Amino acid sequence: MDFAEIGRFFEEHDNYTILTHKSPDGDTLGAGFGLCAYLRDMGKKANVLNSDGFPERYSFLYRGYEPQEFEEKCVIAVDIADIALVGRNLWDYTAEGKVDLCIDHHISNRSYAKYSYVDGGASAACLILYDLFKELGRPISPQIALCLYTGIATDTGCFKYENTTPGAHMAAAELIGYDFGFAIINRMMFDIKSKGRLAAEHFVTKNMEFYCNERCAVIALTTEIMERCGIEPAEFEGLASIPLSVEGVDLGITIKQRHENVYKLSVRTTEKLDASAFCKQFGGGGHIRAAGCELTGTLDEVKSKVLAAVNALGLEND
Ligand SMILES: [Mn+2]
Repeated sequence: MDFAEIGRFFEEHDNYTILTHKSPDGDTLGAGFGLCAYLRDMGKKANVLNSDGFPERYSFLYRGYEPQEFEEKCVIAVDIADIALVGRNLWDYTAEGKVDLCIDHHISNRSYAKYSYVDGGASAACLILYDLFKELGRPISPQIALCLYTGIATDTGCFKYENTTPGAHMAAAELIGYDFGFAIINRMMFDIKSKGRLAAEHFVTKNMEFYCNERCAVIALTTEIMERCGIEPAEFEGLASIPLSVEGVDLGITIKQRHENVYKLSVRTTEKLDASAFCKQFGGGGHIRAAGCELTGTLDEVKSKVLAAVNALGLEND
């Protein structure tokens, strides 16, 4: 589908449910609430759903948002590479043919929707929406600009990661003109940490393990530690960048417990390795420098599976 076709799709449908991925981040929620506000501005009915609820950390994205009553007629997924990532509380949406349109920027997208717009070169799902809205020509509100800016800023690590394109900067340049207070957003997203978060960082850095001649760093976070630090899962965003921040490390792995015997792996790499390919062997995927997957077993079992894959890379020899 091209942008003009998506525009017609928006005109022709109504009563939208917008799906965002589990363990939501700034991009999926920015895209979800940005698109929801856009559709509502068109006079359509639309709601945003998330399996894990909407974290307090992102409350500025859904300020003033109230769910609407309607019979769902159309389902759009944003920033969801694999429909299984919609999460267990929205599992009904993983049934064949449930999703009408998917807007995404993951190269690993599994094309589960009837119609898809996937651009693996886009820095964020919110950047695709920005380009889409611009082409469709309808004016956007400051709240929509705020949502889109947040997604682009968070997915590029505040315009720092390799996925930052000229297009991302140009979109941001125009979006900050809407005067929603981008500096406060950046401070909230990148600078401020709760005391619990700092305690968790302290714990994981103290217990960080190194492999392959110190080229690979691994941190692990169990629910027990998270509970001890008293923080909500959304506060862990960015934690995965810690292992790669160590000098000399090319492969950073963060193992985070999701449920009993279920662990989420977040992999970050330098230009020396492909994070998406690494996660693919465990059924996951993502981007070339940042990817993820889920593994089952005890923490020790998960670690040994991961380390076997790490050793197979032969990192220490290159
Ligand atoms: Mn994204």
